[in-house]
Amino acid sequence: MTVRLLVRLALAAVVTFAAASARAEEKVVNVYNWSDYIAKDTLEKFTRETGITVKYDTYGENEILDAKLMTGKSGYDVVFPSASPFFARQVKAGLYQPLDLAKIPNAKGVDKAVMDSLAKVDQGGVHALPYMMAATGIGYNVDAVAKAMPGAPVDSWRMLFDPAVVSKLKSCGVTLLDTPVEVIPAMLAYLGRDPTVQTTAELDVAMKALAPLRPDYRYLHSEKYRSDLANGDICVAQGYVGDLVQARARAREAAGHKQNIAIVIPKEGALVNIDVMAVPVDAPHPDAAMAFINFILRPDIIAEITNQTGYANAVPAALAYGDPAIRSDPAIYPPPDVKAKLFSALPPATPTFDRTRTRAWSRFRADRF
Ligand code: SPD
Repeated sequence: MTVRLLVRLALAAVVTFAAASARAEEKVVNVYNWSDYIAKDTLEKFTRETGITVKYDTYGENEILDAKLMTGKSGYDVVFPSASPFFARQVKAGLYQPLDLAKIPNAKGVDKAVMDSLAKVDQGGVHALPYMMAATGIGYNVDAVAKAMPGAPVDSWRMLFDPAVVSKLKSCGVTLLDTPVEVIPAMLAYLGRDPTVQTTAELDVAMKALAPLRPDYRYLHSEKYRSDLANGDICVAQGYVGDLVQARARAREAAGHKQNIAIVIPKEGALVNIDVMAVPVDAPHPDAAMAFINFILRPDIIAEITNQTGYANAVPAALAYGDPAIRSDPAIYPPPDVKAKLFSALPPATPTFDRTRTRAWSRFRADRF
């Protein structure tokens, strides 16, 4: 009886082991990344070199990824949250597995200063490696703005938050990102307050200043402004700098180059953030995930992503492969005086503050106060 039981247990163990191995050998990686955030041939090259097929989905804002991860079993192997507050909060909640650095030798090439800043939010381990970095600024249509408001304060957040300015520009289309994590700090910077403070008192100040402006914004959206700015359908957009660089490039490439887009990091300062690569704790293909992250961090590969997306990376050796026009673009690699005005990502807030902010934002979005 005991022997039979032992045999049965041994068989069960073999079957489980075989199933697990089969799963480990499945040559697939499920990637969930921001839209327009990879070079055209990156995925194809990865598959060609490794034999691993990439299933690739995109999202437009951190909150969408956050909601997917929070419900569990997202099915994704590699995701790209912004370091703070999103990744910081998610890793604290145990949503990511430690990266297997033995399988990611290219991690050694990552800028140490960036690794040090990630370490501050990474719960004493390495659950993420940097992907791209960018500030949040303003993109505007030079001619449309000059026509709607000659002498507009183009170097300032006044373009988006000063009622006297927005009322003049609204006819050509003014838009905001659809996330309080970007809009509230920008408004606080415009008001001359500390943009990184996360208290209900400061939230109230920002929301009170925003409320009367709501009808003047054409929309709140974190992706649509790229093509609308390029096509001349809007004239001022709050945007992630790389996306604004893409809008400017599309406008330049369009027939007749009719829309002249400029990018500014407002003089009052702007938020800068690192988007990271992380592997959910329940990722179905962790080995393929490590191989994917290692491939992305290869200097020639990540350089091509920077060249095509307009976002800066954290791999110093990639500079050698960088397009000179991108390397010298002050919007992508800001000069020291602009850099000094950037403020880095918000620390994670308390869950109560998060809920209050989300509710306030939903009311603002729906124009109900
Ligand atoms: N299209 C890619 C957008 C990437 C934006 N990263 C978000 C940074 C948050 N501050």
